[in-house]
Amino acid sequence: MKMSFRWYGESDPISLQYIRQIPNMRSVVSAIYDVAPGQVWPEESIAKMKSQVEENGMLFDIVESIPVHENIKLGRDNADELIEVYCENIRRCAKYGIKCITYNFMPVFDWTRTQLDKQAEDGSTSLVMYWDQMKDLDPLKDDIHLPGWDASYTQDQVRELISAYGQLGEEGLWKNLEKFLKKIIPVAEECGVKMAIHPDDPPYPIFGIPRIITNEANLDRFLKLVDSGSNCLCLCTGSLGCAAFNDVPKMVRKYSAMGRIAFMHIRQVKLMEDGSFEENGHLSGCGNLDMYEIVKALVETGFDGYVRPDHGRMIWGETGKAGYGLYDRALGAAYINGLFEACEKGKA
Ligand code: DNO
Repeated sequence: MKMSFRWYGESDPISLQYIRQIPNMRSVVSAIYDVAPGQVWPEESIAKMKSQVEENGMLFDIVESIPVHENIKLGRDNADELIEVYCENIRRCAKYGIKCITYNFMPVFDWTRTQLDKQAEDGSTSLVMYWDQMKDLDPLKDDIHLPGWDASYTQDQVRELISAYGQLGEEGLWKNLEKFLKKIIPVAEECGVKMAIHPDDPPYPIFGIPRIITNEANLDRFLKLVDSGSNCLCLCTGSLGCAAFNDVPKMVRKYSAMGRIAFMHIRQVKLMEDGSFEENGHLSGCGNLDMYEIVKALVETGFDGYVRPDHGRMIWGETGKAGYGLYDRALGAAYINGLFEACEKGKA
């Protein structure tokens, strides 16, 4: 496996000098953040990111994310043009050594949480989603600003998008995803890049917006849309694992054996009876996911893709981007390294 760490570029309070000190840190996962979805990434920016990372003894060979413009997901008039731009971005990344590109096909919003700094008994804070904080919200009527949501939309734009997705429905979204994949995967194949789709987080509809990258049947359907080694998953244990219907170790074993996991996001979640969930430290003992079984499945199926510790808690007084502090993610990386070493030695 290739250990990696997400870095938000020069505005990230965590320095590359610190990231490189985490044992076994190989790759920095990043993106060009000052370019809007639907625009091409300037080559100078990609080249600069690459040299900054390399000057710090690591590789820039994985991108998270190239965002997919809403008009592609909605299949609107300029979707073809926007897909062309997307293909150009794949080519540009490949030119600078990128081997894996993460993206998602979630309508309007990426992940959804109700609070980003829920304090646990030990004083650490983490991201949570509590249904009692969600249930009375109606995005078509209320002004909703959930933490982490794209603040560049006005409330009217959000309402318009939500109703457009409501009309599109799941099958419409599948159709637009298929069209997108049929254009981008041949380009990725040509460039030697694996495209890794991130599951919907959480993996069920919210506010009536369709969500399709959610469960085993849908992941099977996704992989068959274009049956190519470049059409892969970013298997996020926390996103799939916050629904009790997903057996995450089983899914990891199955898709890794098929060679269709390009990237693993490893994160813990603690499920509550009403479907609410809390993020927590990475260890198996901290939540519902058995990390030993997950790593064992990867090792036994010969996984050689990228891994990163996903969201950590804020601990030791650290402040910064929720979920993306240094300390708890570094603890997560150390723990994941340990699980891999134990499983690899146990296998021999
Ligand atoms: C959350 C992340 C996601 C992920 C995108 C991929 O912290 O895992 O935001 O980067 O969904 O496009």
